[in-house]
Amino acid sequence: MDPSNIPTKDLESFKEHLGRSKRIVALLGAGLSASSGLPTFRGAGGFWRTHDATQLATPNAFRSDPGLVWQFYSYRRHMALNASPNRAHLALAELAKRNPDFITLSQNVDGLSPRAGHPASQLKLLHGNLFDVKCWDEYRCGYIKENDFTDPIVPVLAIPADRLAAEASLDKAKNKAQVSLTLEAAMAKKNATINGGAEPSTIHVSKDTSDDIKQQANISSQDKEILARKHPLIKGADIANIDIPIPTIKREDLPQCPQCNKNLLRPGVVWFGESLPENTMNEVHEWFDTPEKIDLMLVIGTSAKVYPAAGYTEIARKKGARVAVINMDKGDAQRLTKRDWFFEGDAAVIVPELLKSVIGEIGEFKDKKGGVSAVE
Ligand code: BJW
Ligand code: ZN
Repeated sequence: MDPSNIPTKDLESFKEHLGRSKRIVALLGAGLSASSGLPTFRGAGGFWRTHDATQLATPNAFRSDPGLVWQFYSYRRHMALNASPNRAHLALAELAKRNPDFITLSQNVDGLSPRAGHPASQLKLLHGNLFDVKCWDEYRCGYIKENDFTDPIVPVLAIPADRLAAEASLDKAKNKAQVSLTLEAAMAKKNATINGGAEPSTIHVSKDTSDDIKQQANISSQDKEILARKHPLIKGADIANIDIPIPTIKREDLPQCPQCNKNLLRPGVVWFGESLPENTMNEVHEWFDTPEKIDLMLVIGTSAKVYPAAGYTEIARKKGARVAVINMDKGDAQRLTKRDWFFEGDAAVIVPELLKSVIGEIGEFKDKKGGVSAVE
């Protein structure tokens, strides 16, 4: 998307208001990291294998299948470590450095805002952090390790290598091809009988199907890679693809709590039905509860369906804020008023453009320490 597609009138009125704004709050969602290559929760990208991502983000899912839930989170840790902050993460970090009255409420757990250099005191991680791990029995044991970037966190959670996964996927494809060939033949024979015609000497299968079968029968090494559906952020096979087999993991091979030696460790994120981190919430409420008015709220890349995060927009409005929503989908900008702005498109393009008059031109991310695990 070209930043010049942002409607000029809206951009001008937004910039004018931004220039006068002191107390600013941003609410961030998964769409902010979409152009860094990380999937969102809802919509087309919201499935992992056959599972709805929001269904895996629950204590019940962990209770009933901790191995599966750890595989989902280990995959996401791996991807996030290989992703880079985009220009919107950098722009927000820059705004925070220049304006101590700006706070960011992030629903994202991917670590990209911290890696963009967003000052920690101005970044409130409402839903925790993928790289924190804590004891399943948070209240009785209370063990927590912050910022553990080990990937994989235990050996059984390693992403399978391309070759092995490709071969498994290939076997499956060949079986499928065999089955569809047999089916097509049976159907052609049946059709011929129904139509009263003679059985054809050549079986006519649809072009798509026959091409498919031919391709699957002569699989080159390049095809193998395609079958493994390589993902640019994954060093190995993309296990979000159901065709790539994943092992059933024994409980004793999953991350174990080193403090109580009894429970499993779990990702330090906030699942449905769980309270948001108490200290973080206190800091957020302190910021909202000061008598001063709020000037501006930026709602970036979120479907605004999850509470309490989604509720902050109304609270900010009640304290005088004008609201700017930046999202790919206008349907996700709820209850817009005449005072609000809606900027449609990729946050990574729009946010730097919106903030340019205050923060200047933003470049691309450069990993100062030269490694994905180099998190500030
Ligand atoms: C782009 C883009 C691009 C794409 N550029 N844009 C009040 C009313 C009703 C229910 C409740 C309520 N209060 C509490 C609840 C219950 C529940 C809740 O909200 N349920 C609703 C779903 C109905 N909330 C909770 O349980 C919370 N806890 C709580 O309230 O505790 C107190 C309590 C306990 C018990 C009972 C009552 C109260 C906890 C919520 C925890 C949410 N956790 C997750 C998982 C985190 C860990 C992990 O990452 O795995 O957080 S769920 C998931 O949703 C994740 C996200 O942070 C969160 C929000 O999703 P987000 O970021 O908006 O992503 P998407 O995918 O939905 O949207 C992406 C958007 O980007 C889309 O709009 C795209 O268009 C856009 N986009 N590409 C710009 N390039
Ligand atoms: Zn423990």
